[in-house]
Amino acid sequence: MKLISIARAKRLRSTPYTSRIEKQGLTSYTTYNHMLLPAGFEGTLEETYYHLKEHVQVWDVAAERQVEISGEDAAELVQLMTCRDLSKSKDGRCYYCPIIDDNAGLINDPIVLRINKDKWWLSIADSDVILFAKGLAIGKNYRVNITEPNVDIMAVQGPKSFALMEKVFGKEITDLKFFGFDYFEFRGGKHLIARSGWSKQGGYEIYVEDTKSGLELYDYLFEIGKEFNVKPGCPHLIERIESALLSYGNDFDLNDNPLECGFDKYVNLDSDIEFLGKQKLIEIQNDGISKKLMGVKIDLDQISLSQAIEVSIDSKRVGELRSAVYSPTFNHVIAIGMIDKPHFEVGTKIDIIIDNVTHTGTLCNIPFV
Ligand code: THG
Repeated sequence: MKLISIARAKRLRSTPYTSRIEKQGLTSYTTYNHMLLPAGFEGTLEETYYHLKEHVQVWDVAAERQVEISGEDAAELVQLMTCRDLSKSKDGRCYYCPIIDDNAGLINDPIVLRINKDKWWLSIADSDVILFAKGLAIGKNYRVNITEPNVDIMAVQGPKSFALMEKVFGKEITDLKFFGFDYFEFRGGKHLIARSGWSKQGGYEIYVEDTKSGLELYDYLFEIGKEFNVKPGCPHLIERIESALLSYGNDFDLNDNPLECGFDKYVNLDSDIEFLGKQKLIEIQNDGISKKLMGVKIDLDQISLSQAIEVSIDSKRVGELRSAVYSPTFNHVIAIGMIDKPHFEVGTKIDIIIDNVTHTGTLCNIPFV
């Protein structure tokens, strides 16, 4: 395929790390929240996959933007936007929260950081949550301030991330619990660091507000990370599909609800909290879902998916594949598909036609194990 570059402009925002990653073997970008998000580095997809699973990578994920909601009605607004019960949430903790509209359609799936009761960050996936939040705040006359602060996340991911981060910040950083965060100093800059990240290989996310210190930290991680074989990286298609880390806009969007996407454990319908779409979700729970996100194993050794691929049984459409990749661990293609009722049962065989050839897929649970 002929390579065509994407034209740069102000509204396709760079990150503070852009000039660095472009000198470090970056090979492709995607866009995310109107920003450049690295999508590939030198080496084959399998090489970067094994590197992430064995060593440590530093990722420019500044495109995971923060929507800051502060003020005396901040907690009420954040709760209004999510079906997850945040009434017992604590300062210094992260919460993975589906955000839905009045019809229970998914607006986004951010990590919500409770900085304190009156200050929250929604670390968003690729949709304009700030506009939705502002609209709700205006309609509800909430006393809140809603902004997109200059926060540029750098993630440190992989099994050796703990040793690398300990070398920089000391033993204390290894005491952070999964989805906990705290503040750590580096050369005069203070950084919010969470134990989180869009891989299941372990690691941290550094929410850089002090850019000067953050860039020095970026360089320092590569300097002292040599013994851990540190490399630049980015969210990884194989790793994230195997780990069932879902991608907003790819695997689900506004036309899907949290129960269809397997977000059941982040849906709280039994408490008395108030959130948009609650009534609708209760109805859906009572009636049952009409489609479901499933894993699909396909007997293929390669696939390239840039739009949904229809799947069928006896030539009748029963759903679509939304993400897919060849997994060197499972030795076949693994995919995430939205499958219609009543076909969304584990073990069901489906047909997938690619280039006029029919392949068989078998439905399974996600994560793939
Ligand atoms: N980090 C930060 N912001 C983000 C992402 C991130 N914003 C966009 C996008 N990624 C949001 N999506 C996810 C999806 C899954 C997880 C995090 C962000 C995740 N899930 C854990 C899991 O599936 O095991 C745990 C969730 C839980 O049970 O609490 O980590 O990556 N800053």
